[in-house]
Amino acid sequence: MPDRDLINLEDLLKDPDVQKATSNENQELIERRDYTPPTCSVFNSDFIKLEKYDGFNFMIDDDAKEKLPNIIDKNVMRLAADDSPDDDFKEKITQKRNIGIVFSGGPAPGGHNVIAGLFDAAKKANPESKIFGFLMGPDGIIENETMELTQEIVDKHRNLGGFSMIKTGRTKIDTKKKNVLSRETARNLELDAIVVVGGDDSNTNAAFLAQELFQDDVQMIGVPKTIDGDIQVKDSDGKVLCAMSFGFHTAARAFAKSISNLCTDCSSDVKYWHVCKVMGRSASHLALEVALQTHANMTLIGEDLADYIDNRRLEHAEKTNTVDYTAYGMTLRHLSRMICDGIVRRAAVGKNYGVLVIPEGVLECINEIQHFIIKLNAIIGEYNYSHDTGFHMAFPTTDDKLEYLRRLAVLSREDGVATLWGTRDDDLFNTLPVFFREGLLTERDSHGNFQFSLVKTDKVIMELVQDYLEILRERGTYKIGIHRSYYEKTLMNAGLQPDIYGPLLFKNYNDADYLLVKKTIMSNRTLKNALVKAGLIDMDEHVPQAVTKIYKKSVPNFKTQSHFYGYDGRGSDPTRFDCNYTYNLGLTVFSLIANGETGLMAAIKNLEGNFEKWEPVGLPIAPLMKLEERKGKLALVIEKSLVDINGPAFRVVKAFREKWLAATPGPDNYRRPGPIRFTGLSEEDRPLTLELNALTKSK
Ligand code: FBP
Repeated sequence: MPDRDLINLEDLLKDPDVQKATSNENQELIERRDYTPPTCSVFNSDFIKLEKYDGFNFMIDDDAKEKLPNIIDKNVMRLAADDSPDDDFKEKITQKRNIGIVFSGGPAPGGHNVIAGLFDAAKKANPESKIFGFLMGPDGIIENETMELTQEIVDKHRNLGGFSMIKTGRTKIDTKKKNVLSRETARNLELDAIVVVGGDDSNTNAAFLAQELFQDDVQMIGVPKTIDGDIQVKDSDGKVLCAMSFGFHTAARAFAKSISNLCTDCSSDVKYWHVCKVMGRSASHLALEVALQTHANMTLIGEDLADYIDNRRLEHAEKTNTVDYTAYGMTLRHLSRMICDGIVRRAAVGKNYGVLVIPEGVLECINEIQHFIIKLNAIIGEYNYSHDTGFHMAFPTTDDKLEYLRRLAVLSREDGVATLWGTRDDDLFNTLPVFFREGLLTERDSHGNFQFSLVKTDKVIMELVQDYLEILRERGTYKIGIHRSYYEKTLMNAGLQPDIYGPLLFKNYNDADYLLVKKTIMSNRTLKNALVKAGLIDMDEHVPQAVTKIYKKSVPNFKTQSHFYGYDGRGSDPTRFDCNYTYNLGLTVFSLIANGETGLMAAIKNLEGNFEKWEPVGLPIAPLMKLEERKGKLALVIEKSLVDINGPAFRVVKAFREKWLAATPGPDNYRRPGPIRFTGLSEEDRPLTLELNALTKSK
């Protein structure tokens, strides 16, 4: 280009088009921020009171009674408009307040709207009120690291994903010292209330903090967050109070969109199996929703595998009057066989491609792995409890850790000391791939959870699948089906008669659209031998090229591509469902605080129904707590909600499994969920699992 046509760089950068093209603020962002979520009708009122919501029962744990005496008797509360408030009530609601809010655990789309809802409600009640964001998660409470949230900061983050406004962290406030420091922070900031936006562990923590801060008159309110979807609250009669934590819908939709793209890709390029690991540490809710959204060919559901019973083994044992305990639960070996079965059956109808969805926590549901996780958690917990230096500090490398385990095994064998780790454990453990052993020995998170996101779950499973497919290939039972018309055309083009070679080459020549090469033909040599034996060629002749071509096409080449869907979905901008849900949660939080409550979790009842049915409530946290094993010890925690394999959503997926596997001639049955949309009517309004699980007999 001649020099005179070049714009001077300074002028170029000032050009409005260049400025627009390089701005951080694009149209999508502007539209998102401008969106105003609808609010539940009760929020039309300036004065909202709380009413005890009768009809819900909880089985209260004795330990919870003892450890959380000031919040154990809390009830389910519903929000109701007070249209004729007296002066005292008006003053109570509108008094100036200082409220601190913290994000705890992994990010989940919608968190910013919880803050926005709380901010708007608090400022509307009293513009003098202050909202402080604790920075970097619970560390912000312990270290008094805060930021006062202003209109400008909040507006900048409305309807946007992530927790970037104040960040998050996984620290647990679980020691006397941390409690003292947290109380000090509350005192320094003159806080009336602290809001904990977190998962089951963080809400558990919130309950203990509520108890601790009770003496200082500082209220504590929890908010159910986690993309894993495993905070779902029911009372002891199974009545649903909170059907889903926020962030789940967005993450599942983001994963589903990407995985659906892979369904399109693999059925176009027809050469890969896409193996998609999706987040969900313990529960497989995300994988289940992805299955419903995409109709991927195979989706593993951990809870289903854990419940597996090998009926053939049971029947066999019954015949010999014995009981086969190994028939209960899934082993890694059996799981890999099941996956291979799907792959082989699809290959037989010419589909040497597909999509397999694996929940990241699935290994926890596999017998032998569960065994190791429980034992190792207990060993690490025990070590940390009785030593000054933590297990991972004391044994920094995998070799150090393995050596320690070996010592435990020797101790149990030679000295007869009862240890959790015997020689048999050691031997079995050493049969696992090195990278997986390393994974099992990695540091637990601050709550003592095994960090599944760090383990190559898919690699463990797919290595076994590869090995077994190789065996099936050797046995001649893993073949690509050849379409009859292709076979006929190829032979006729070469001047050969299909009906002469067909019965010799294929085991199903007379009755199938997809032809399967006989088991015995498993190499060029065996192919030639078969033709020679049938008198179609002499020993010194070559196999006709067209026949070799057909044979080669029948030999499977199993190629995979691995994908991990987790962090991308966690950081995604929220769906309209999550925007609306979280904004209303924020408004609910304020009403609970303004009415003087503590030890409650804000929730929206009837989330599975149309928006008009949504009902803001406060749920008592302490009665939800049960004793569970953590860090090798029993601890009071909020129970995680797992996939209900007797619930409608799973039963529907199970019923469609065969159809979605599509191991039949003809097209696949993929579904395209499309991108997360913000406007327009869409069937994606709320999670499909939620809709299905809400279906009852009476409907
Ligand atoms: P939360 O339960 O804290 O919301 O986190 C859920 C999650 O997204 C899991 O699905 C995943 O196993 C985990 O976070 C990974 O987080 P990290 O990388 O911090 O271990």
